[in-house]
Amino acid sequence: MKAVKTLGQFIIEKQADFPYAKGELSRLLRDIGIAAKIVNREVNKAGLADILGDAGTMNIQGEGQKKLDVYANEQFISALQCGGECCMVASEENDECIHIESEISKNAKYVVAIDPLDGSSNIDVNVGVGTIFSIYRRISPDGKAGLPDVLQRGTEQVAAGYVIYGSSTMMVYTTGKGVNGFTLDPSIGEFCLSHPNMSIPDDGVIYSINEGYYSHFPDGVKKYIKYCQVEDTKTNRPYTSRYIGSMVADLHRNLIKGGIFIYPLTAAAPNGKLRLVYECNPMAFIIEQAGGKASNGHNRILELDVTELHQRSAIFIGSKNMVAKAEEMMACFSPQRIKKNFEGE
Ligand code: P6P
Repeated sequence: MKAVKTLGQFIIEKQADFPYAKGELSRLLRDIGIAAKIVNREVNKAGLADILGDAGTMNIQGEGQKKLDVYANEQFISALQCGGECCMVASEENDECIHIESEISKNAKYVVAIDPLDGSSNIDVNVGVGTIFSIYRRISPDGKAGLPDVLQRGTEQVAAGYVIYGSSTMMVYTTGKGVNGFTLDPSIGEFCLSHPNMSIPDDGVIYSINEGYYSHFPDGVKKYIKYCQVEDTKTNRPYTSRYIGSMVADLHRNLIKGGIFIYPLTAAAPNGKLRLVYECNPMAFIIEQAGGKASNGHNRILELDVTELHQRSAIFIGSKNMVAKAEEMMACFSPQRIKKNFEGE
């Protein structure tokens, strides 16, 4: 009988990775795990409770909020407020950062950025959705947490993870020492280690992009899509197109099987659609820790300057050789290359 290791046991065991830590990060990850279990309970019965459909409100992105978006947001914020290890939360669902003023939290060491329910437009059609979280050490003085604490570069993340509410519910996270996946066992209400030391293959045969926007894609993206579709047995092409429309679900599949996910600049999203702080940076940290690569087509995601809370970015993320090939094609059409060609170099 294989021994079961719960998320809590694993976190305590890995505590030793942080010799100077006094357990705050461990407790923070535990708090997130608790909220994930509560959200999972509602997501799994969304069709039964009066929790499907629209909340009738809009978020700062101008996107209609689903009842489950609002519910998930409330649960994660509440868990973080009660846990005492986080002094401020930045959420996709809130225009401004939420300061946690309680005595036990206001000087806490960590801030958390979160997309409480990513892909929520898929809920009503029973397609996988997810939570994405990113954890930074507070850099401002005690009691003065503010935007600078959450506008840090992705390289400064202390931890990042996601929860995928799919055919099973999993929590996948990194603290900078590899990536581990835990599957929720509903019979005991615990996340159990099911995918130790996750690693994304260097190559894959899956490309994930919304080809409906093809006519609006940059030329380098069009060139890469055609590259994926051309027959070449030596490089296992044509690749397979797989696009769920839920970033967490698409990236989780590609993390396990290998592949590339691209959300480039488009006419409808001239700065990209996905948010840097609570979608691109945490997923980039995880994928890099699993041996993959993440860029905006030209520059490493984790090194991008972060200037606004809801800032958007293009993202090319997944198997490192696939991302490198896509970047190579983007470079053929970079403004600098076009200028050189134009000037006849
Ligand atoms: P599109 C979901 O709304 C989301 O933020 C990501 O989870 C997903 O990858 C993307 O947007 C899908 O966007 O424009 O292809 O529907």
